[in-house]
Amino acid sequence: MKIAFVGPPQSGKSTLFRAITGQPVDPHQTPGEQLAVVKVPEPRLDLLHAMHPTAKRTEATVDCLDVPGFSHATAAQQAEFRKTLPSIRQCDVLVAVVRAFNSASVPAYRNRVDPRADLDELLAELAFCDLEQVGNRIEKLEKSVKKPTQTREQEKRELELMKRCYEALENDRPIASAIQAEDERRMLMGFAFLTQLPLIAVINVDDTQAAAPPPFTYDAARNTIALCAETEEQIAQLPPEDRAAFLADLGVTEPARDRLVRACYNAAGLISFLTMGDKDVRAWTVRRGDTALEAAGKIHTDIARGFIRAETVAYDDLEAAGDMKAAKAAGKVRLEGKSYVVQDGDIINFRFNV
Ligand SMILES: Nc1nc2c(ncn2[C@@H]2O[C@H](COP(=O)(O)OP(=O)(O)OP(=O)(O)O)[C@@H](O)[C@H]2O)c(=O)[nH]1
Ligand SMILES: [Mg+2]
Repeated sequence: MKIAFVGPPQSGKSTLFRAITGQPVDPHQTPGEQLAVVKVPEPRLDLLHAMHPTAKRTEATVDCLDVPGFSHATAAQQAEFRKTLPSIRQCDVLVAVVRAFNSASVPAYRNRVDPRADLDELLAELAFCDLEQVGNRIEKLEKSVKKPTQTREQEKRELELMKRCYEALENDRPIASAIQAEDERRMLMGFAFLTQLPLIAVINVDDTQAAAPPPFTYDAARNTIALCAETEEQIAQLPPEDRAAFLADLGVTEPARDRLVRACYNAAGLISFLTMGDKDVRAWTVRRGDTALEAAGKIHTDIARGFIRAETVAYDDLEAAGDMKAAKAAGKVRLEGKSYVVQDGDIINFRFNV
C-alpha cells in the first residue's frame, strides 16, 4: 500500500511525514518523490513471537510519499500541482493534511486558519483535475468514433460512460455513481481518478487540542484524525521506552502513526493475516474479501499453485487457547479450502504440494 500526504502549503505534511516515517525530508529530492517505508503496527505478532522466540519478526509495510503543498490560487500554481499528479495517482490512499494550529511564525495559507475551507478547496481541486481528464478523453473519443474502426462500438460505449462521469463530477457526485455495469468499472480503472481514491483528513491542531475530538468530520468519523504534527515528531524522536509517559501527559492513548496507518488500511479495504513458524512470524496484507488462494499467492506463487488446505485459526481463539496444541484440542483450528474468505487476524498455515 502507498499513501500520499497532500494539502495546502505549510500545513505540516513534512512534519507529519517525519513523525510517521522517522525519516528526515531531504531538501535535494525531487518534489513529490520523497518516499519512505513504514512498518504497519501489528501488536498481534507479539503473541506469535512469544510462541516462536527465535523466529524473525516481519511486519507488513506501507510506502509513504510526501508531496509539497501547492496553492490553488493562480493558474500557474495549479499547473505546478498538476505535475505531481502522476505520482499521486499511483497511491492507494490520500492523506490530506490541513492546518488548524496557531502560530505567529508560520504564515497561514490564504491568511486564515480554516481547516474545513482548506480541505474543501483541495477536494474541489481534485475533482477539477478529474473533470479535466474526463473532458480530454471525451474530446479524443468524439473524434475517433467518427472513424469506421474495429473498436468503434467499444469507443461509443466508453464515450457514453465518460459523459456520465463528466456530469457526475460537475454536479459534485462521485464518479462511481456514473457506473451502470460491471465492465464499466473496469473501463474506468486505468484512469486512476483522484476523487475515487480513499481519503483520510488529518487536522493538524495545537498540542492542547490533540486529545480533543476533531473540530469537524470528513466523510465518516474514522476517516478524520486530529493530531499535532509537531508533537508527534517530538514523540517519534524519543527513545521508545519514554513515549508512553509522554503520550499519557498529553491525554493521547496512541501515537498518530498507529492511528493513521490503521485508518489508511481500513480506508483502502485492507486486512492482515499472519503466519508463524520457527523461522518466521509475519504479517501479510490482503484485500478484504480475498480468498485463501489469493492469500497463499501473496506468500509465494508455488503455495497458490500447489494449494491443498489452509489450516486456519482466528487470533482471538489462539490467544484464548494459549497455544496451537490447545487451540486444536478445542476444535478451533479449521481446515479451509481455496475459496475461504480470509478474515483479519487469521493465522494461516498453508498446506501445499508442488
Ligand atoms: N505550532 C505548530 N507548528 C507546526 C505544526 N506542524 C508544523 N508546524 C510548522 O509549520 C511549518 C510548516 O511545516 P511543514 O511540515 O514543513 O509543512 P508542509 O505542509 O510540509 O509545507 P510545504 O511542503 O511547504 O507545503 C514548519 O515551520 C513547522 O515547524 C504544529 O503542529 N504546530
Ligand atoms: Mg513539505
